[in-house]
Amino acid sequence: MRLSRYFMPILKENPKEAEIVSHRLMLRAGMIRQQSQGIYSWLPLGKRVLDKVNAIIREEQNRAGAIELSMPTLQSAELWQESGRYDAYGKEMLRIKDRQHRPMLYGPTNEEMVTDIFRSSIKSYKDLPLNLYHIQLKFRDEIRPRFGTMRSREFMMKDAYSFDLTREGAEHSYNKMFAAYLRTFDRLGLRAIPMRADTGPIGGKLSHEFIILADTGESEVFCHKDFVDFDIPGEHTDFDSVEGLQAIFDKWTSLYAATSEMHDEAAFNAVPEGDRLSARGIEVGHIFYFGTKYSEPMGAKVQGPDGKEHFVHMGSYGIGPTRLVPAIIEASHDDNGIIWPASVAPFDIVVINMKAGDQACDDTCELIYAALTKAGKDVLYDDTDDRAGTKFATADLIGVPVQIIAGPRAVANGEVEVKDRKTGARETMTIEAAINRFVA
Ligand code: P5A
Repeated sequence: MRLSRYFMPILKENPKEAEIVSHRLMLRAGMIRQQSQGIYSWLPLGKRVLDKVNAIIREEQNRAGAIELSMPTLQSAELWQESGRYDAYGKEMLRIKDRQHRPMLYGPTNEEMVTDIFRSSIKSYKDLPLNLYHIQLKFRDEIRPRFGTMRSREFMMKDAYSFDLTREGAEHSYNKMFAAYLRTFDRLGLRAIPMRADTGPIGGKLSHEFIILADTGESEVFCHKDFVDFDIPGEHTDFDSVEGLQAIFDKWTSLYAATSEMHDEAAFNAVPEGDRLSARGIEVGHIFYFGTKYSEPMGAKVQGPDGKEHFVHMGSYGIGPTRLVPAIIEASHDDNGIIWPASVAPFDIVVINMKAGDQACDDTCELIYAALTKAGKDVLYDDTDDRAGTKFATADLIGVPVQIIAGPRAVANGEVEVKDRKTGARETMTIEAAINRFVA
């Protein structure tokens, strides 16, 4: 992508409305724009990061056996009347009427709709277990939307829903998502700790929130400090192994970890003082097992091996991609801007032409840009006629992991400079060496 033809509206000044660093940097880097309170457009640079986050979420959901579909944002009120949540959900639900005056709503979550899809076609235990997910916009009319897309009214959610014949089966489905979440957050460069959590309007008894420790987090959390170094399940994890997944779950729940709603002071005090971690955190995922809470009132049942009908045991599993992007920034930035983990960086490499219009600089940059693009890299080429200082500041702000800098003096020697955004380390090398480093 040539920066001269891209749309990346960088802000020079710090936006006054931004209270936390991720919100400030997302606005400054031209990633998002507020359209009305708690409702955002994702501009091209932000959209690239969001897409990469979603691709990782999707890969790990698929690996764990979940199947993707797409459900609408607008839902009929009737479904929610069946489950009893239409009245219970309160003011957070945005209610609307269509031209026939039928009550509709902008979905805050999809338990009812997916249960309706399930009951319309699945009749036998032989079709279980089943886990269906989508990545879709949601709307919750939050009292206090804030911190940009960290807590917005319209936001994206990956929501998965599992269906099993028995409680034991449902627990295995829960453990699959538990392990998939550990892998997902790790691949996003984050350390998320599963904590016992309150179930709120979703319901059920078994529930974990996945929390990233951060001073700007909205939740108050308490846990054993050893969680920070626990091993993440590997990519060859066998998601069909009941014992294997139970062992992962048991290990990751063997020490104290709870959000403030579930906090048990006495149990926490039993943890040796030096091992206690009391901190603030960002909730990036939340998983629930709620048994037959929706299947019973909505009549979602299957014939079991005993020939009788059974209400299915369900769970639901949410991740917030539009919250994850600022969470990653909270965890990874410096005074100059964002430092993206390579897995979600909007571009892999930025090529900086320090003197656009200079034939040798132009030729060198074109050569590098073409070679790296051909090799399948996402490359941003800063071919604008801004001053070199402005280009360096922009590259640091948008946090691309590698900068290849071509200035007249180095280029005259057939060389360029390669800078690592995270460490700041710079290396001068030949043009070929710079290309080969990233093509190999
Ligand atoms: C689980 C999937 C649910 O809604 N039903 C379907 C269950 N859970 S949840 O905890 O309420 O939300 C899941 C995740 O969505 C993100 N999230 C938000 N992100 C941005 N702004 C918001 N206002 C917002 N509300 C929820 C969080 O990451 C949460 O863990």
